[in-house]
Formats: sequence, structure tokens, C-alpha cells
Amino acid sequence: MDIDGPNAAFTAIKDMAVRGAPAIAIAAALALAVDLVNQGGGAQFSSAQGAYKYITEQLDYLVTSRPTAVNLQIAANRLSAIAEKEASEEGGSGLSVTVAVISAADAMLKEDITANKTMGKLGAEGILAELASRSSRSSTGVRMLTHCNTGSLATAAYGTALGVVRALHAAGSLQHAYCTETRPYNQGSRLTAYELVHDGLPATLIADSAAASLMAQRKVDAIVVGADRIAANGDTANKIGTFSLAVNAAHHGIPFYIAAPTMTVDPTLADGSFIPIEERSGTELTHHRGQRVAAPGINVWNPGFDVTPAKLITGIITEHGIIQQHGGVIDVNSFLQEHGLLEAEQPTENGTSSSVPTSKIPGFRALDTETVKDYLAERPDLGGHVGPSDSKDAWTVREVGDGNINFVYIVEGPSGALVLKQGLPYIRIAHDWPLTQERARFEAEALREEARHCPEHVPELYHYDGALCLLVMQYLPPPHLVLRPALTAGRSFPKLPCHIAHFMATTLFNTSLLALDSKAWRELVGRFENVDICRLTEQVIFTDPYYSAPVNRHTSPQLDDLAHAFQHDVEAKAAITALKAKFLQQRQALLHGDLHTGSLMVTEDTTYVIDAEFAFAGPIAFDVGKMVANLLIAFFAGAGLQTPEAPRTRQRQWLLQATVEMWASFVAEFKELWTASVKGGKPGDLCPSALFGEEAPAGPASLQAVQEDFFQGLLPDVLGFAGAVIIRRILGIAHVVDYENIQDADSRAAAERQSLQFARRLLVETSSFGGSVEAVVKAAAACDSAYVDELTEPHKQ
Ligand SMILES: *[C@@H]1O[C@H](CO)[C@@H](O)[C@H](O)[C@H]1NC(C)=O
Ligand SMILES: *[C@@H]1O[C@H](CO)[C@@H](O)[C@H](O)[C@H]1NC(C)=O
Ligand SMILES: CC(=O)N[C@H]1CO[C@H](CO)[C@@H](O)[C@@H]1O
Repeated sequence: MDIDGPNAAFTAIKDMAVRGAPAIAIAAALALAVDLVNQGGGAQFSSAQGAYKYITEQLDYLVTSRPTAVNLQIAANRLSAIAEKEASEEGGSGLSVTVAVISAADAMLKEDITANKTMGKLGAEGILAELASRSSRSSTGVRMLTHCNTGSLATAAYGTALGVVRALHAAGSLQHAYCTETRPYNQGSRLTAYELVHDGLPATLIADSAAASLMAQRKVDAIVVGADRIAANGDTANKIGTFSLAVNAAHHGIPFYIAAPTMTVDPTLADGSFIPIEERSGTELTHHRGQRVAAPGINVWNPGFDVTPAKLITGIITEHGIIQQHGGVIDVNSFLQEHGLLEAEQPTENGTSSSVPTSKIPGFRALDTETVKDYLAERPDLGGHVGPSDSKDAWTVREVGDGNINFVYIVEGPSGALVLKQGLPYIRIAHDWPLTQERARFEAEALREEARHCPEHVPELYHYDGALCLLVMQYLPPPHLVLRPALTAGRSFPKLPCHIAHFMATTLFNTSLLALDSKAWRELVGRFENVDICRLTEQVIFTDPYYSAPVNRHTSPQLDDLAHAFQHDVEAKAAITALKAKFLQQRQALLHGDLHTGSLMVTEDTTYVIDAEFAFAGPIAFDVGKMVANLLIAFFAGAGLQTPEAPRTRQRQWLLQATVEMWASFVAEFKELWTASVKGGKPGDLCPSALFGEEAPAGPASLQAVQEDFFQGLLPDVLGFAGAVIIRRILGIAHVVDYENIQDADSRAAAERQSLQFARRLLVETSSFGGSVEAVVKAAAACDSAYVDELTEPHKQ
């Protein structure tokens, strides 16, 4: 593993080059240590506080790499506590803080090695004892099955689950080890198989889907796997496929063990429903070694992990012993307390316990696929969308959400279907992430507000429950698709530009001071102080891409020069700061806040704008600019996505036309609403009838002058925000499938380079387009000479 600072560690962790939860924590700790040494070993910091601040910032970034990996959070907390303590010491210096953190990282590594040895030994003993008590151990030793990779490549030494297998072998008690391939990333066939062969253990590789047959043939005595994260009741998140093995083990009466250091336990999570599950790139399923193997256009669901309920787990093997399951629960917290690893629960004055917080909202509970049905059946007005409550058993519930943030359930029954979306109280380990629960309210209020102005493009909200942070809304059935992947697959949607223009014009006009009086307007702004989400946007769009933020990534080394150039770009920094000021200070209308091709569900004839949780009062140009950016992104990415057999010329031409059409209809419709409101005698406070009405002296002419000024001022900001959005999608933390689906790195880099150069023009040389969107798309087309050739030689199509 190649570590050269948090940046590299972050990339490696994100790309799963560093696998296994303990390894991630150690890689992160060591990466920070190496980074500190490289930076001058502490001498670079003028004060202890400076060192502390730098270290905690780096740690925060590292933690964002893998939300499921609790060890990483704990390691980060520990290092940051050490830095804080040292910084507050009398005579603490930048050097002393750095040294303290480096030695703590080193101690963590040593600790892990000791833990792996102990865990292997205790696990082997425990399994032998369990099998003896069931009299199911064959005289020739035990046959173990394991999943994923938990060996010495993944952990700093020896391994967790594989450590148990190794220890059984060392004790002469292993008859055979089976390892699964572990689709889709094949950690089992690539790594575990390698280690088993390397160590000379008798071993066999099986397909994941062969596990049940192997158990049915009575060839497995016990199963042991690792864990990414364990909740207080023993529910365990681990590599996808673990849950399936546990279900099969239960069916066959085979003991099923988790082996994980106690650091993997998150005592603040009451149960597995609070564990966020990351979804991984669809290309892991659709592509093999860069070649597409699945039909283009197919949707992919690729969760990286699953949660095995404690009742299916025989016991959790830790470095302090095995925590056995009793009555369906593994009481992890009591075990931790007994071993002095967790402070006893502190009863608060009113007698409630504070050590396992579930939600700051009284009465909050997370629903699951079963309780979702109950929830709906108890509310006939909702359940009625699905079917009468006595048909409840026939309803099907699918959880389709990106579990990092929200759970999204699709409930279907005899009368129809609906969507239930629930915001979790904590998206990560910590108790201090109020974002999620508030976001349900912002989304509900924004959906209601948008639906008042543009019901035809907003899913209907049936119900909002503040106590459970959930929304129940209209289900958009197939053939509705998320627009972004549909564009990436080469499709066009001729009605889209008009639909989006209509959505933007109606929602933005009617929530602005052009339509509202200032009392209603201030009340509206007050309801949408979406502070946390806005802070996130401020960071990822307006700050990170312009310095070497560790969360950034780009196609490297091809784009290293441009990434570097933006960090030294005086004009770009000036322009992005002016835009950030507008984002923060200009409160023109209630924005959707995240209007891009991933927030749209479309068919040929319909367009729905979803995911309204980013709503806030801000500059109109931000919503419009995001849409422009995303159409241009699809255009530029098309250069890399097309093949000689399937050129994208038509679609790319449509994307450029759509950009022009969207802007033109937006301006026309917005202006129409504006004029109508003044003529109708009910304008907002910015255009009072006294000044602009038909009867007012020079009223209509004044109105026209104000409108011209408004749109002339709007376009440069639209283009500036568009440029900023394109840049962040290539240099920042969050990338998009438009570019990511270009398999060949050189082709991807070429499309990204074109986009970045063009985006910089939008950001910095806005006036070069002469105030016209036509000029913008012409310039975009001209960037790509191949595209222009195609256009001028129509016979090639
Ligand atoms: C109990 O006290 C804690 C802390 O003082 C407080 O946060 C909580 O809301 C209280 N619970 C009830 C039910 O009053
Ligand atoms: C939006 O503004 C237009 C133009 O003033 C007006 O006719 C319409 O009633 C408004 N819609 C809502 C829901 O207020
Ligand atoms: C039981 C045991 O000895 N386990 C191993 C743990 O890891 C260290 C370092 O790789 C090995 O030396 C031990 O053999």
C-alpha cells in the first residue's frame, strides 16, 4: 500500500484499495502521521493550536471517505483528542502536538497486531467449544466458510475472521477452509484465496451463490466473517452477501460468527437500522475490466454492505472474548462496560439514559419494510393509495434509497403504489448531525411550496410526519427514469427544456418579491434556513475545487496540470468568491437548491423534479445555472461516451439546443408572469402598481426597463454558477456518471479537460459571450472539433 499523505489515503480508501475496516483506520492514522512528517514534522506549525486545527481538519476529511467504517471515526476521534490534550498543555507546541499524534498512530498499529492474535485464538477456542457442545464436530477437524477478505492484507497483521481460520489451522483443528468469491469486487477470490494458498491451508474457492448448496451437503461446520460496523444490539454491517450467508446458516443450523475488534462496535447505534449503507458504483456490475458486460441502459443497485440481524449471529468474537447471542440480542454495550471499554450509562436527572441516543425528536423510531406497512395501514387515507388495510399482507415493500442519508421505500399493493421516505436521525456515527432530521421538513415544505406553483412537475406529497421525519408521496412508475443515467445512455427528451423552464419560472417567480409582499417573503425565507446543507454546498462548490482539499479527486495524472492551475488561478478565485457572496447573500427566491439531471425523473412526456431537501432562499441564477451546467456536462461527456458505431452527434446537438431553449422559455415565461402580475394589479413589493401599473406615469415602459435590467444581470450569474458546477464535478469530491462512465481514462480526461477549460471561460470570461446563450453553446460546440466535423458531414451519421 502506497501512502503519501491523507490525500492518497483518502483515494485509496474510497477506491477500496485499502480494504477492511481496521486497515482503514490504521491507514488513516498512518497517513496523517506521514503527512505530518513530510510537512516538516511539526516544525511548520507556529503554534500548538495551529497544529491541532490542521490535524482535526485532515481527520474530518479522512472520515468522509467511508461512512460505514466506524473504526475510522473512532481512530480519528482518538487522534484528535490526543492532539487537543497536547495543544492545551502548558508549553505545548506545534512540534509536541505532532509528535504526540504520530506516536499515537504508531501505538494503534501495535495494538491492532496484538488484538488480531488474541482474537484468532479466542475465536478458534470458542468455535471448537460450540461445536463440541452440539456434538457436530467431525473427528478430522472443522470445515470453515468465510466471506470477503479479512486477512493480513486487510488488517495490519494476521486478520480478523481469517485470523480465526489461521488459529484453527495452527491448533491442528482445521479440516478445510472455503472462501467465497465475494461479488462484485471479488475480494475473496483475489485476496483470501491468495492468502489461503500462500499459508498452505487446505482451501476451496466457491461462488457466492454456491454457499447454500455447500451447506446443504453438510460440508460447512461453522462460518466466520468480519464486520464493518456493529450496533449496540449486535446487528452487524459487513460486506454484501454476509446477510445471505447468515440466513442460510440459520436454515442449516450452522453456527455463524462475526470476528471484529471491539473498536468496530458503535455503542451509540441502537440497532442496525441506524447503520448507513454505502452504495457503490454501478460499473462494478455492468463492466468487467473496463468492458461493458451488462446491457446498456439497465439500472443497477449495488450496495456495498448489508446488515445481518443479531438473532442470526451465534456470537461476536473480539479481542476480549466472545459476546454470545441470547434471545436474539447480543448485548454489546454490557460487554464493553464489563471490560472497561464503555462508561456505564449515566442516568440523567429525569431518569432517561443518555448513552444510546436514538433521536433528538421525542418518539422517533426508524421504520423497516414490515413497520412501513403497519404505518400505512393505520392511516387509511395513505394506505388507500396501495390497497384496503385488510390486503396489507399482499403489499410488497422495497427499500431502494441510498441508505447513507434516507431510507426510501416503494410500497405496492392491489390499488397502486406510493413512496415513503424517512430521514434517519444520524447519518454517521456521531450524535451531532441534526441535518438529517431537519431535511425531511425542508423537503416537505419545499414540495408543498413547489406544488402550489407547478403541480405538473412535482410529485404529490400525501403526508409529512415530523416526529418520524418521513414523507409519503406519489410513486413515479416505470418508464420513469432518472435523467442523468438516461442521458449518459444516449437518450434525448424533447419536452424536457420547456418543462424545466416552466418549473423554474413558476417556482422562482412566485416565491420572489416580484410576486410576494415583503411580509410573506420574510416569512418564507425564515422557514428555509437550511443552514447545514447550505454550508455543505458552500464548501464543495465554492471552496474545495480551488485548493488541494483532501476530499478532492480528479483523473490523474492526466488532469494534474489543470487541478494545479485552478489552485493558482487568481481570476478564478476572485470570480468564485463573488459567486459565493451571491449564494450566501442574495435571497431572491425559494430555490430547489439541487436542480440537476440527477434530481429529475422523466419519460418522453413527463418531467418530475424530486429531492427537494436542498431548498433555501437564494439567487435565482443558482438553480438555472445548475441546470445549464448539467446539460453542458452531458454534452462534453458525450465526446467520450460515443463510439464509432454509436456516435452521439444527434443527442449532443439536442443537448445544446435544449440549453438555448430552456433559457429562452424560462425568460419568456418568467417575464410573462411578471407582466401579468403587474397588469392584474397584484404585483409583489418589488414592482408596486403605483410605479409600474398601467395607470402609473410611464408605468409599462418603466416595467420593461426593469425587466431588461433584471435578465441582463441574471445571465452572467447563470453562466458563472454553471462554470463553478462543472469545475466541482471534475475537481471536487462528488463526481457524476456522465464522466465516470467513460471507461478509458485518457478519453475521460480529454472530455473533462475540454469541460474544465470551457467552464473556466464561463466563470471568468463571462462577458466574452456577449450576453447570449446561443453564443455559449456555439462556443461549446467549437471546443470539440470532431463534433463540428460530424455536424458538417451529415452522411457520417
Ligand atoms: C431528560 O433530560 C434530558 C437531559 O436533561 C433531556 O434532553 C430530555 O429531553 C429529557 N427527557 C424527558 C422525557 O423529559
Ligand atoms: C403565481 O404568479 C402568477 C402571476 O402573478 C399568478 O397568476 C398566480 O396565481 C401565482 N400562483 C400562486 C400559486 O400564487
Ligand atoms: C497468533 C499469531 O501469532 N498471530 C500473528 C499475528 O500477526 C503477527 C504479525 O504479522 C504474526 O507474527 C503472528 O504470528
